[in-house]
Amino acid sequence: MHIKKFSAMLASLMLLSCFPATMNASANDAVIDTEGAVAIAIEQKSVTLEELRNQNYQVPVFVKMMENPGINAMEFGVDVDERCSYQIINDNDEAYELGNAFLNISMVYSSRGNFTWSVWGSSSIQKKTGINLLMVLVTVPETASAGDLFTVTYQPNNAQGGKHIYRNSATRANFTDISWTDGGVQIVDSETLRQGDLNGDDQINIMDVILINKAIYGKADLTPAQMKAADINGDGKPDANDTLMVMKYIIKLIDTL
Ligand SMILES: [Ca+2]
Ligand SMILES: [Ca+2]
Repeated sequence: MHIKKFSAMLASLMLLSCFPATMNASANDAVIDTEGAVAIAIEQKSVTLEELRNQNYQVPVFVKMMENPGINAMEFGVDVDERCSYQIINDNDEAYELGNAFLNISMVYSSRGNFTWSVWGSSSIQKKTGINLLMVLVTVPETASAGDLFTVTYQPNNAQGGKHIYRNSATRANFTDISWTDGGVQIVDSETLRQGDLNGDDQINIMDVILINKAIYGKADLTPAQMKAADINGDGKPDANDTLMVMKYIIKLIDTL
């Protein structure tokens, strides 16, 4: 049997045998609360529309532990914007690729689109800071446009529906001072087109009107940035009203778009 697989199985057995006991602490358990803050950060990625298309609308968002006062077991939840689908990447092999070699085993519980994650780590994870805990591979809808924010947020709940848990399983110390920052995927525009200037030549003239009209009649495939520059009244699509406003601007009936 492959050594890595074997050690993952061993870790699973240890997890199954010891974790429930540590999670359901009774008064007899010598659990002590410990000073020291845990800080979790979920990345916020800015992605241009062009990058988004090139990577099939998939954006990796890492959940990181920024401060670790000595924890090797934890549970918490993460919610992903309901407009997105996602995968959780946290198995050992990929964790290595992610530079996350500290985790021995982890489990993800899925429920109604959200999930709770728990992990058991070896003692080597203790006090490690700035590490990736897991990766949420977010698939953004193809209708995404510049300015959209798809959130990935921390949830202070665990798989049992209770509060998040942070613990050192060896010393049985609980850590109760937890802070976190939410993140997600921010869509930014790679092109900076002025409203009305679809061809980006820094002039607003009949060429731009022609482009808008072509788009209205399905004869031009505009980039999302062009679509936005064409949508003068901001109702989500280029139409005759937008054409009229650009023409009024050209003949100086209005002075801004
Ligand atoms: Ca132009
Ligand atoms: Ca419009």
